[in-house]
Amino acid sequence: MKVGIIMGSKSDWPTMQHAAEMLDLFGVPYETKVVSAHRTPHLLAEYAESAKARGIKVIIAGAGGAAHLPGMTAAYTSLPVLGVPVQSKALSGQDSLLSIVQMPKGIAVGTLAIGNAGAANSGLLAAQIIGTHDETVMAAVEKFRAEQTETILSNPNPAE
Ligand code: RP5
Repeated sequence: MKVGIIMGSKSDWPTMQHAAEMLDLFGVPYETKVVSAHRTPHLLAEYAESAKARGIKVIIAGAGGAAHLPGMTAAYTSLPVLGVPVQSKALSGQDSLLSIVQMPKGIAVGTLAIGNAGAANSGLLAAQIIGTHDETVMAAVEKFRAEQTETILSNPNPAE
């Protein structure tokens, strides 16, 4: 497995599955697991501390509300951690975003957009990171982007 996709709750899966779908598109192997900063703190430490030795290169961590999972994961590993703010019901994910993005200097989390777009882009960004050392993955990312561009250029009329 090259990428670890973790999330605070099973209820995050409808969002986080977009990260998995993106990695599927680029042929990047990944694992998925529910790991909660608050409900399973010891599992979080164990997961993050063992990830590098298990061959994981990037961790994607999605959480909603008081979303401490990405920051605490980053505290336990030197691997790059991408944080996805899951869209909460109470505050539409602004709570999740602010919990994830405002990391104190010295421990980094790369924060994506709230919700499905952020989850999909976390998979895309993870693939680009893996792609710096894997030409096949980078070629798949470049093909995806070229096709995306061509789709727009070949049908620019918004009314059609
Ligand atoms: C967070 O609390 C999870 O990441 C989830 O987004 C949120 C709500 O969790 P559930 O109450 O649905 O399990 O830890």
